[in-house]
Amino acid sequence: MATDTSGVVSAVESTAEDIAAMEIRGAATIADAAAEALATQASESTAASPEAFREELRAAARTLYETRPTAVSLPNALRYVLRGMEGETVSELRAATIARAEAFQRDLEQAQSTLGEIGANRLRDGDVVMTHCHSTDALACIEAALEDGKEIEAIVKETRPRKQGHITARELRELGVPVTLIVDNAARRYLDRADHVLVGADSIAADGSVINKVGTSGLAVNARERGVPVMVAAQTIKLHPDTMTGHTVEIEMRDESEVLPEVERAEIAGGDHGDDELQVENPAFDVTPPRHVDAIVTERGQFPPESVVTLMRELFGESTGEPWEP
Ligand code: RUB
Repeated sequence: MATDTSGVVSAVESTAEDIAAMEIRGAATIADAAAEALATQASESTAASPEAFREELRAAARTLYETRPTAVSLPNALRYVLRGMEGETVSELRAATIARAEAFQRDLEQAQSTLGEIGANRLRDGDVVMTHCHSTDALACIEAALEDGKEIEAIVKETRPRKQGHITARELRELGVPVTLIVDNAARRYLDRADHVLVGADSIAADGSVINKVGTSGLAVNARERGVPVMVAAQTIKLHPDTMTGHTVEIEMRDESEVLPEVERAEIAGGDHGDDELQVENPAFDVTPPRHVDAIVTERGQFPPESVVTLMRELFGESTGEPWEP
């Protein structure tokens, strides 16, 4: 199989490209794909020594890490798998790494389903839920509520510029949920009909701030003003350990062409003054302060945002380094 000079196998490179291009997207799905890629690296490695094997795995982790900066599920997944890389020989290391990645993937699935059951308890029969972006954790709550026999309706925000709301609308329709799709700017008007705002998270900071798809914070402010509770569905893998020591979460800035394709840009900037001073900014995420969030629902129970730090200390200790650091 193909490898580059660091021994990183082509399957890892292609997973990294797919994450960067958002062919693989959403925090939980990215974590799952990253663990899978490390397992593939372990199984396809031709390393001649245990040290070379470890170095290859660390290089693969770096390749995956450098794709997108905001969803902490990615470094959390890499760290978890690399910490299971134990053994004296290459074949022991290989087996341990693959087993650890498989355990991670199983736990991820289980956590989402447990979280869904907990989140479903917040939803009553007949409730209308407003969603933003596409979150598998959020959808797990709706799916579990449906399994409990409740009828749920959804108002689905389109979510410019990538329109992940379309994925949400499609998956909800597959579950038989009545869906009203709206443009993002219509959210405040439709909050009058909503019983909950339900979103996922890419990262949760130690102070309970929620980092999620851009537009979440404005939606939460409007929901607070309208008296609609905001529920964040987020497995504990979304908790950001570095924020316990004061680090902030990097907000990914994506290519401006997602907002303004070349042709449209030329139309705007086609006048006498050219386009030198036409700027397009495309932040992919924003930060919702804890005071605008009612509950963070995890597989360990639901938490007021301000108390999530207790859970973080329990799970991570006081601090962690880069995923590939021992
Ligand atoms: C996806 C997004 C999702 C979270 C949670 O952003 O903001 O709400 O990742 O998703 P993008 P999940 O489309 O830019 O990756 O609950 O599936 O982890």
